Amino acid sequence: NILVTGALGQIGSELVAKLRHMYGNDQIIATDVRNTGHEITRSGPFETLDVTDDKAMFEVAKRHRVDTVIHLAALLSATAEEKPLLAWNLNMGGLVNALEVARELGCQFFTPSSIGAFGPSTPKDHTPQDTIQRPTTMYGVNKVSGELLCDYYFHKYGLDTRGIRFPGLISYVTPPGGGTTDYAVEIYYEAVSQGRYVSFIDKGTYMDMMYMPDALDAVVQLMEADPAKLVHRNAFNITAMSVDPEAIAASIRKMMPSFALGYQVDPKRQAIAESWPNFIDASAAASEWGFQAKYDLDAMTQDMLSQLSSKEMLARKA
Ligand code: VAH
Repeated sequence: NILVTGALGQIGSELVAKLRHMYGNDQIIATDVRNTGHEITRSGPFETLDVTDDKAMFEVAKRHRVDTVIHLAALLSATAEEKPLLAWNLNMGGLVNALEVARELGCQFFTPSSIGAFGPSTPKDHTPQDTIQRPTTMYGVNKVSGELLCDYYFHKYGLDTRGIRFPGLISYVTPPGGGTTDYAVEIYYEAVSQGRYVSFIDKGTYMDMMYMPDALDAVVQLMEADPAKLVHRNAFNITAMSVDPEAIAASIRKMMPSFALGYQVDPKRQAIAESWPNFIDASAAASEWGFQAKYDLDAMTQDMLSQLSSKEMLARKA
């Protein structure tokens, strides 16, 4: 059975739905720190779990005969920068607990890293799989530490740990919370509800992005990959596109010609964004486990706008 922490979050809520569809509802144990009533808490086993409680996590994993741990519970970059010590305790305390549970029960293990694991001294264009990682955010420190810790558990205990450095993820099911790339999600929601958006990230600020369906496929593909072919483990660069707010707005205007984009730059999140790469090199993921994104910017825009429009209509009818 598969244990997912942070199952009600932006990635978790869609990954649990996908895994339940693939492997069966009862095989996926969704957990999160509180039950928000999300559909995921009703479509299969759900447990409230604070990942900083190591005994509780072990008990849930043992009782549900877990053989795979997908650890997603974490604070994202902007929140982590506001509450750095909380971020350290939750992001690192939760991770080490999840790794220990996986080690004791002999589970396969996945946890995300991020383009946030790179810093200002990292090459910003074609950022290599193996390069300098001196992030200047608490989130980045957590992600680099997490990558090293997961590799440690692989080399020291033989634990089958695998990870992906996610770009900004764009989705319409569950909004992200507290990220720097959240502007790229909000722009679509507000295009549909207001016909305009005021971006907190400045024009010309390029970051890697990906549509959620590609991110979910990547997790499954990596976890099912032949371990003998993995040269790297924690964590793989992947990306689908590099965009700035203007590029997203231009793509939206192909569907909504009157869409208007304005700027009210948030210096804190702008500083985080500027410390990250412009676009990263995903060739290791392509060669070691066949990674290939399917959605480009326009395909993502079309799907986001049509999905959010029907969500909007349903909400109006409700
Ligand atoms: C964040 N969405 O903004 C996350 C992600 C690459 C960005 O790590 O913090």
